[in-house]
Amino acid sequence: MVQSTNDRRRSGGLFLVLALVAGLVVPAAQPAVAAGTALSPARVIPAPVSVRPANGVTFELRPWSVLSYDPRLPRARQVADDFAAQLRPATGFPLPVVPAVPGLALPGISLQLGAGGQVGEEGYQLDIAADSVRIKANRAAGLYYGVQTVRQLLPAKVERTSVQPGPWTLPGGSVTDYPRYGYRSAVLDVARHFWTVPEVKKYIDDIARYKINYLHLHLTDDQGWRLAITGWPRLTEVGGSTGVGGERGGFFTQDDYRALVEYAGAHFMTVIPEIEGPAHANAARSSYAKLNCDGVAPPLFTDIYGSPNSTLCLGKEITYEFLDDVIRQVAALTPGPYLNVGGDEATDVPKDQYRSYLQRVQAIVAKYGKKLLGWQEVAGSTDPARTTAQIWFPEEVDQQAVADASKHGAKLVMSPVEHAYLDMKYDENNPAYPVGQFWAGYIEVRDAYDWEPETVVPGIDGKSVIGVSAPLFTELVFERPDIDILAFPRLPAIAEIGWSPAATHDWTSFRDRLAAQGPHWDLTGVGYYRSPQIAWPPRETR
Ligand code: IFG
Repeated sequence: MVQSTNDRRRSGGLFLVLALVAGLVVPAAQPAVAAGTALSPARVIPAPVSVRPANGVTFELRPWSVLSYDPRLPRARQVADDFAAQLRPATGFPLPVVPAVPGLALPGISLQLGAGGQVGEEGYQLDIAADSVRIKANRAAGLYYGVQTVRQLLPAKVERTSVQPGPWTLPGGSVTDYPRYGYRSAVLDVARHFWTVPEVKKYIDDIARYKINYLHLHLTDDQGWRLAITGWPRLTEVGGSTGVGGERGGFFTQDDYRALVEYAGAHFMTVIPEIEGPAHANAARSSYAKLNCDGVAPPLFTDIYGSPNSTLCLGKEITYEFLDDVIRQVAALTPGPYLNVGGDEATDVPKDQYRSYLQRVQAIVAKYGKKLLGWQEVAGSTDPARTTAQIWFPEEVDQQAVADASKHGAKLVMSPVEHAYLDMKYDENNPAYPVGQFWAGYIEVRDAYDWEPETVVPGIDGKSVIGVSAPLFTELVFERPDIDILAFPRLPAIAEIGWSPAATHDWTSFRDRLAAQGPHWDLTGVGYYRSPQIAWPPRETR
């Protein structure tokens, strides 16, 4: 039975009174706990900026605990409501959510406004004392990220959906934390194989725990067009009807896309749509004969690589009318600042034609109020100050173009294929297992962890790097469990590169912290790969 808002407020008020009474009678002293549970970064990914354990101090969540929030902070209540909803099933505690009352210390967890300039808009200050847990932030995003840290410090059984015995303890101490980079993205390719709204939402749930703040949806490619565009129905009727191997066709209606944007937003994640061009456009060309130079629609492409009909007809005006219609609608559906135009692997387009294509597309993107994001090939754009290039293949990058662009204001996102491409197999031991590629080599967990964004491309201005990304292309990803095998545990490695200070980078620490994530994944249905590089604790069964 779901409580109505008024019921919840009434019960919240009642529990507030009970909590106050109980708070007065509960012995202040806490039972001594083993020092092993002292607050340490040994359980948190991404590694926080600084952790100061208070040995011997332990907070315990109790039946009378309350979640309070500062009503002056927009969305603070949403963060508190979501956190309480996550804690109630396993603890069995009511955990009412109430607005903070100035000067009144409530027993439990409080989400507060004001953490000082150092932590910025996404950071937080976490203080765990014997009688209270305080998360302070300047924006709700910081509260949300502080909550993700607290979730990892709680016993993994907190993920269970039935009431478990306590105690629900948190190790005492304080954490000051904020991101190294403001751009921390996961790319999900829904074009090669289509993933439904619920399947994408589960990925959002799982990656949000690691403070990923951008979800880059690879919506179109040779094998599939996955977003309905008004006025161009065949893009999805035809272009969305199949996928690699002729399987998993499908597409998002514009309402589906809005639902994903909203769901990502509730996890403080901004969606970045990618509309690929000038290459990787076979699905669009198969959908409309008029988009082809010869006026003939080629067959749909269901193989993995090498479509002979991949590139748009750059010499026809209708191509740009098409792109204008598409980008206008996608921009209107996307609250975030970026629109990704792809730009990669246009190997059969002469340089001068590529530049003029990019110039026209960038003008369209700007017209609809978005900043252009594209793969590394867009670094040669004519408007570097409004260009963000995602470096994906350092061995083939035009270093001069990237260096020049970054000196003229272009921003760079790093996702080097040899470290960050989650579609690569972990190792050569299971080439027979069909999931995953190995054209760029093999990426075990340590390979995903041991790299530094500012040295991926020699000669660039490190200050032009705004963040990192973990791409998951899905030519060889067939069923939803395959996404988890490839993304976990390597995505948390990329997430740490994007969030944590370079000074905290330490494989032995990361390896141990990663092991502590295993039980949380067991209990939340994340089918991760138990890499032999990690000393995983015994599996938990749901
Ligand atoms: N490169 C292609 C992707 C995908 C990938 C598979 C980029 C920017 C190989 N382009 O990565 O579309 O096919 O590993």
